Amino acid sequence: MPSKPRIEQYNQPAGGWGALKYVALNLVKEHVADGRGLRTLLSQNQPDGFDCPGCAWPDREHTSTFEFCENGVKAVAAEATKKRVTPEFFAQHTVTELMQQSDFELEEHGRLTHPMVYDAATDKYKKIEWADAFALMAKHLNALPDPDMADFYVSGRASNEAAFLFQLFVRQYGTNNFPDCSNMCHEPTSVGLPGTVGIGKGTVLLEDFDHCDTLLLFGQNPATNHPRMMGELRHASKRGATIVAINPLKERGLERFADPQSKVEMLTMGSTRISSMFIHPTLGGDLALIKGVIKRTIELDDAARAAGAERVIDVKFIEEHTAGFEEFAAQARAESWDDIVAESGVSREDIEKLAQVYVKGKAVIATWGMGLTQHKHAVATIQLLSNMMMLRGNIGRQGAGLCPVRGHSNVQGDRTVGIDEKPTPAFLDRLEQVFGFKAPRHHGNDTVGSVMAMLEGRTKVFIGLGGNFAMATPDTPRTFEAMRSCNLTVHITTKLNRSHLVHGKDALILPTMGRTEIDMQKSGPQGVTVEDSMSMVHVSYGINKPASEHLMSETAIVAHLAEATMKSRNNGPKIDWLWYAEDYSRIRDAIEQVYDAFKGYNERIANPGGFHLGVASRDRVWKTASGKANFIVHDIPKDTPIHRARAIHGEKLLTLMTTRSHDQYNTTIYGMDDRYRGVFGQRRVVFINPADLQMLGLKDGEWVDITSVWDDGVERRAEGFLLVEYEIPRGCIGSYYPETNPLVPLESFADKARTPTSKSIPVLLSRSAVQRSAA
Ligand SMILES: Nc1nc2c(c(=O)[nH]1)N[C@H]1C(S)=C(S)[C@@H](COP(=O)(O)OP(=O)(O)OC[C@H]3O[C@@H](n4cnc5c(=O)[nH]c(N)nc54)[C@H](O)[C@@H]3O)O[C@H]1N2
Ligand SMILES: Nc1nc2c(c(=O)[nH]1)N[C@H]1C(S)=C(S)[C@@H](COP(=O)(O)OP(=O)(O)OC[C@H]3O[C@@H](n4cnc5c(=O)[nH]c(N)nc54)[C@H](O)[C@@H]3O)O[C@H]1N2
Ligand SMILES: [Mo]
Repeated sequence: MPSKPRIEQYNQPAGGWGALKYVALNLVKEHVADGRGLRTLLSQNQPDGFDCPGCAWPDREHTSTFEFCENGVKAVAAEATKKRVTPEFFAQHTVTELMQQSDFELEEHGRLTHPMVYDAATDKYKKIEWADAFALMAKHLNALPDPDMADFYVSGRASNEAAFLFQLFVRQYGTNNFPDCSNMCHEPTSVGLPGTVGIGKGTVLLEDFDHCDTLLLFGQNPATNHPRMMGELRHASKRGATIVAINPLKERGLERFADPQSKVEMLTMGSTRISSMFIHPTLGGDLALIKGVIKRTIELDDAARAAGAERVIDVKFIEEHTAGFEEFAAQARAESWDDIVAESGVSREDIEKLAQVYVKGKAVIATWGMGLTQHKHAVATIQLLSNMMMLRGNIGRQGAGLCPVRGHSNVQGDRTVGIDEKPTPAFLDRLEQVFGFKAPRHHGNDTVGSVMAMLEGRTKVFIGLGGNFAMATPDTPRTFEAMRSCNLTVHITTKLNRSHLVHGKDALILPTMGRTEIDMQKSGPQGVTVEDSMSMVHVSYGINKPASEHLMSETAIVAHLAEATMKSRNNGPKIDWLWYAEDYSRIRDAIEQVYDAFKGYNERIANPGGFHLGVASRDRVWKTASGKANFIVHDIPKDTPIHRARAIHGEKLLTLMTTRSHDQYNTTIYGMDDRYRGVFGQRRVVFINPADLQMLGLKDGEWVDITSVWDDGVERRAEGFLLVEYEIPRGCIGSYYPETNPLVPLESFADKARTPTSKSIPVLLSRSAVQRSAA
């Protein structure tokens, strides 16, 4: 039952009893609090159990103690629910009717049980045999005059095995059209880091958290999104490490945390302080802030050198390992403090404090999340952050390094095994060598490109391996129009979501197993592998009976789709798709043939905890063109869409960030509360600074509509949001995604990475006629 809508300050530490109570409630709600439910939870992240589908944060060496995590429990409970969406359910509801339900209600219906096909005559989904579903997909794919007219979306829960087979099929079919959730998430990390340190992955391992003395947390909310990371932060804090949170919001979990794993903290109602310092940049102000820290570090070093004192920068590291330092330093010296302060929104004193913490640290880890990636200048920001870390040799050293914190549990692995719309020639060469077909060389559609291609009639078939494309992507009404223009839309999925309702002329819902379920194939139960945010690859075995006997595994669905489609096409030798699906170790052998890093794949995953894939930059090997880690000059942007809109509208123009509540997993809404931010029973809220309320002549508790300021003549409006006075920098407001996605223009994306700018949308507020009730 959703709570009564109210706003109430949350003064408890994050974690603690609140989190435990939530877990108990969830188990009851999902009716899994029997022996089976507990066994499911206890098997999470155990050597012989399944990998938690909650997030990509790694585990400590798998031990026998159960690591508690609220996010994981919710994800597992949602998958283990006893509720079912059956053919009878679909017979009772037209698609038009289902469209009226909220995302929360759609999720609540439970697990899908049968493959379903859309019937236009009745506006209902009806049962279809698996074989007929594959034949329908093959018919559509083979009818396209050009393989580039089909897009193949991947959400980051897909296993390495399913993802590798998927990309193999799609490339033999003839396209690189792989929009994926990563395009909306850490793409700027994957695009930015190769330019500076040579590889788009983090350089730290969990053990580095035992050795760091300083942690800089940029733009993340781990108590909600990566609760297992809180354990590491808590330990680091207890060891005396300095933790700084760089975030426009004073997120509760970054202040105090009570570890549900700690008996003492739970019994004494104690908690641990996490951050000793908060820096509150304006939205998108991190680039300028980081520039300030860099400038200050170089100033301090110049002074030290002049005085003959110990240098502040790591001269040896810079000389031996880097290129471009002189020009970089000269530009930083010349940067104006006024610009740094104005564009970061951080005072000179606070920048000084942060710089002092940074230069004192002997082993610094910088972590970051969506607060850095979902901006126009995200790639530049991440490159500068890595440059800041390079100044003091904080990369490739014990207790120091770069730590992008990824979202979906296998989003990193999917990319590693080939879900990439811009594959390297070397990878394609290897694929061709191993499988003997011609791989397409031109780049394919990313997520934004996919929506554009549909709108322009260039994409006619959409196949989604997981996810909720229609809700996760920007510019909702245009995305809906795009999806509806397809000849065929297909979703391989566990639960009902809105993407299934916003469909093409033909449409299929293909129900699949989740990671908690036993994946039985011809050779026996199968394990699948995933790669976490720290490049550890490990195996995952489901333990529950699948939600329905009619489910197929993702890997098997991909194999059957490939078999049905490719039997009438000619591109090199026939691949025996179904043979691969009989025994997934065969797929891992194939992955090993294509990627050297996976040598001994099947043997190495037998090791509890799996194996590390190897990240060259961690070993101070720089896979850049120069062979060195590069310093790259980036100016502070002063002509973003925000600047331009503010030039027209003045201080009334606000920057909107769209973020996650505590009770959601991306587009999946588990509940209506955002406990740590004090929001209960509702989601349509806007966090706003009291001074901005006053400036706008509005009051806490009033209702507003939000309009985007963009220059293409399209009206973008989201109606009916409750104003909530909040500690947030002036000129910035926050609200939840996906409700606010209609406000994000499709054309507003990060330079070079094309990630939608979901954390910096120029908007105006106006008093609303709409006054919503709870939902
Ligand atoms: N429970 C739960 N867990 C999840 C998810 C979920 O939806 N629910 N989603 C998963 C996925 S796919 C991902 S990518 C991750 C996302 O995890 P996060 O990266 O934590 O993403 P958000 O919740 O969007 O929160 C972004 C944080 O950045 C701050 N922020 C916003 N703009 C800026 C800025 O300009 N600068 C700075 N410095 N900070 C800023 C916000 O205040 C907020 O604290 O979590 C994963 N885990
Ligand atoms: N405005 C705004 N937009 C955003 C963001 C933001 O911060 N603001 N964040 C972006 C980010 S970081 C991301 S990662 C994307 C997320 O984009 P997606 O990955 O597309 O979205 P999810 O909500 O994670 O997908 C949920 C659906 O996946 C299906 N599913 C769940 N488990 C499984 C499984 O095991 N197998 C299969 N086949 N299907 C499964 C279920 O049907 C569920 O409804 O959204 C992005 N969009
Ligand atoms: Mo994500």
